[in-house]
Amino acid sequence: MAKVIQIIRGDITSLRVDAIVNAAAPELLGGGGVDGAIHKKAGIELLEECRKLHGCKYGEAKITNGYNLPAKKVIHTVAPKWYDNSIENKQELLENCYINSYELAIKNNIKTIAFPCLGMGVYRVPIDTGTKTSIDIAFEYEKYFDKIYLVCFRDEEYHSYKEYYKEKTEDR
Ligand code: AR6
Repeated sequence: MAKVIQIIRGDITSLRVDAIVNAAAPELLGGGGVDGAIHKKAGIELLEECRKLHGCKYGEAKITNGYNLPAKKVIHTVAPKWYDNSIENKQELLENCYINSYELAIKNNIKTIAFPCLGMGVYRVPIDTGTKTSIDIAFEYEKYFDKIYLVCFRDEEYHSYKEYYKEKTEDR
């Protein structure tokens, strides 16, 4: 049987899936990194819909249409700023980003979903922490989806994901 979890390298904005997940900022008004790329390709209508959502707290998730993206929907979630010492429960908040995104996807009948490496850019989630969190939770949710794409933009993320996935499936 074909594997549900697929670790791939590339640009998440080019994927024709039911939903892509955005590593957003709390204001949900766009920004740099993957957020900037998603807004650029989706167009101004995405920003207009995001304005009506009144932001998103760390670990929460909100859904919009995909507009000019090949993806039908965008799920916006906000990872904790790993470098911010005033945030205490960062690991739990990062886990919540994945969990709440999957739960929202299930509620919206989404069957194919793609995640970037949440928090692992500007917000500086360490590569080993981000890798483990993303893959462990993907295994918890694989039964609800046809495909889960874990999209790595940088080579080091791709290699880290591949290695951890291999370790995990070898001892299954
Ligand atoms: N496709 C897939 N992954 C990408 C793409 C892309 N087109 N572009 C970048 N990445 P980041 P964060 C990867 O910084 O750490 C924004 O300004 C990137 O290599 O986008 O959660 C927001 O507005 C990294 O692995 O998100 C927030 O202010 C991953 O996406 C802040 O950054 C996440 O990096 C959020 O920071």
